Amino acid sequence: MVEKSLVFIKPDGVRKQLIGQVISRFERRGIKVIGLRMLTLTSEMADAHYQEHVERPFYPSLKKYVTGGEIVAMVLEAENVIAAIRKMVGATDSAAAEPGTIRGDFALTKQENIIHASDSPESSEREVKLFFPELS
Ligand code: FUP
Repeated sequence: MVEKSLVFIKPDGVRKQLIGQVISRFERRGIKVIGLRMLTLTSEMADAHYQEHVERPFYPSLKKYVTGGEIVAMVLEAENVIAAIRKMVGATDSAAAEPGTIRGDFALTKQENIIHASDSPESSEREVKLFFPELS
């Protein structure tokens, strides 16, 4: 089944000039970029995007980081792409992420972990609507 995934390169990934390297990993795998935008997350968008985390103790710090610089958001499309991208991204805690994954190759901490990718068809639908309403 053809799926869409909402992915964004977080402020640390943009600061480290990894935009091209991250996107090229997806493109060389045959995954299509069907939407692309650089933006700075507003407080409201961060709360909406991380709705399941807003009450967690780490959220204030996560929010400060994720709203603290430009991000590059994109919609990626291919067959069964949601799970494939999650594997390419690696474990949430970059220190535990396998080498060869984006987090395992480019980051070493849990919070500043380079990239977000939708974790299910339900999240993808909600997240694409939030970032790219014209594509949902
Ligand atoms: P993931 O789906 O791998 O991006 O991870 P989660 O949805 O579980 O968490 C969302 C973001 O919250 C992570 F990218 C990093 C951050 N986070 C923390 O900063 N501390 C934690 O203890 C858990 C997550």
